[in-house]
Amino acid sequence: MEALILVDIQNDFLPGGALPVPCGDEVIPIANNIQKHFELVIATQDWHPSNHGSFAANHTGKKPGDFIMLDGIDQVLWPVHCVEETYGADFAPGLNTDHITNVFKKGTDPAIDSYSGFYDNGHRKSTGLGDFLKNMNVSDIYIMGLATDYCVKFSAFDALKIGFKTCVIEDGCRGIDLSPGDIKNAFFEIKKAGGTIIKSSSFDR
Ligand code: VGL
Ligand code: ZN
Repeated sequence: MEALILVDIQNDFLPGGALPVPCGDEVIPIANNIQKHFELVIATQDWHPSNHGSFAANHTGKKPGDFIMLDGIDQVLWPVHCVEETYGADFAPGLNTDHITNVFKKGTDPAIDSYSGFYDNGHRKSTGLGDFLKNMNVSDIYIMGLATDYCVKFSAFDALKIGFKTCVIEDGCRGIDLSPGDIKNAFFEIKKAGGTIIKSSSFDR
């Protein structure tokens, strides 16, 4: 069985949001169109408490883009984003959510960030997504969403580690490119790890 995983298509990652991914809104029509090709559609949501350790505002003298050690892990600091139960954390209003059967939230522990939809950045706690997909007999997963160089990339890495055949839909992703080249590198690294990069048009028939 194949599953589509829609990664973090949330208001704060769209233009005008708190942590805008350039052209992030362009993935919405692709997400809406592609869902009809899947029996199972899952979404992830970045879902932080307001005291989250990845927010620069929670560290005196720090600004977004600075690095700290958070729970023993290198952490880039972000603007306050995707705070639980706020508009910024909601799915984009244009996203068709009717076919999404399950939503997995991540980044809920203030002490550690979580880019992957499967595990936190220290691989300490699972979100339950991997076991859920296995229980559903999913063998192949298709990933798209925001941001290419963070949550999409690390979700793909974990999916491959768990053993799913993993495809990333290139035009269904947009990235941050904090360092120019990060987006290109993300696709390269996903391929190197055993993933496949496809275009959404490959579903047209
Ligand atoms: C993300 C940075 C911080 C993402 C989440 O969804 O890619 N990026 N939190
Ligand atoms: Zn976040």
